[in-house]
Amino acid sequence: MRKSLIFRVLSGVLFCSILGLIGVGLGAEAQSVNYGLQAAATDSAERGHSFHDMLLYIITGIVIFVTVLLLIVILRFNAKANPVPSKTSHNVMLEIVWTVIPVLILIIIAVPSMKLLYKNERIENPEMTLKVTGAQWYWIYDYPDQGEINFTSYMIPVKDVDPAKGEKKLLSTDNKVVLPVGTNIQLLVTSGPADVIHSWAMPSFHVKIDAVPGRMNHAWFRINKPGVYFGQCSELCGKDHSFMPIEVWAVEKAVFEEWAARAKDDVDKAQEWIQTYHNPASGGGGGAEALPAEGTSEGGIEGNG
Ligand SMILES: [Cu+2]
Repeated sequence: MRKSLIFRVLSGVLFCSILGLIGVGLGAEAQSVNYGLQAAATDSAERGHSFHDMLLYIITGIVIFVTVLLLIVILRFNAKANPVPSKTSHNVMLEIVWTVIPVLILIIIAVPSMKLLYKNERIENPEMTLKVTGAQWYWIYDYPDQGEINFTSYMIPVKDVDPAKGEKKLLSTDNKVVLPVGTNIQLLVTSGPADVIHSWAMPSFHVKIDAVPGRMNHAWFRINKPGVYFGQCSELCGKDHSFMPIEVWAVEKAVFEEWAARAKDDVDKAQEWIQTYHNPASGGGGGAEALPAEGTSEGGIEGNG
């Protein structure tokens, strides 16, 4: 009876490990394997990453501690090794310890967590606004401070993707969201009045915010270095949910201003201009080092889709 249970548990573990290895193998074949989160492009992403790392240390410690306790129970207190079990039912000291220590751990987690939430929530002196509207299945962008610039952004169909231009399958969009680096950008996010809920998610900015019809959500970020950054809609929104990616081009302020001046007159021509002369993916715009491996790592993308 017990043997068959142990056998079942062990074979379950083995089966899961094999599945995991196959998964990693398939992933490695498709792309180089990436670990961890996408490289941080904003201070808030850096703060989020260090919080994530801290949590990882804490949960690893807890998992190891609980596993050791379980092993002790299994080996030392089974019916064979311990035929006459103790009748002890209370131990005041032990009960205080196992209440106080978890409370302390929760406080250690709560303090930086609240700090992080506060810093993400509070928009410090916004220097410009980007309004994002989710639609089935594309994004609409407005730049109210730059003179009513407005455009839509659709995924480039897979057959038209041109890797020579730094375009990526299922991630690149026709119109890029051009933004300046070193600027506090206020993000207003909503969805069309007759549309559904979407979510504007940019892992390297540490931003993931729902686009809800009839409601204006806000967030902010400040991009530290020029580059191309990708994100995806992260709220199931219908059949083409996987095909409404986000592509942000972060460029130097002067380049952004020139683009904005052009976009005010003609968005299509401005997009053509920036994609020809200031493509950060091809070394233009001064963002070569951010690309293509770091800021655009596909490692974390499956999780959003
Ligand atoms: Cu969506």
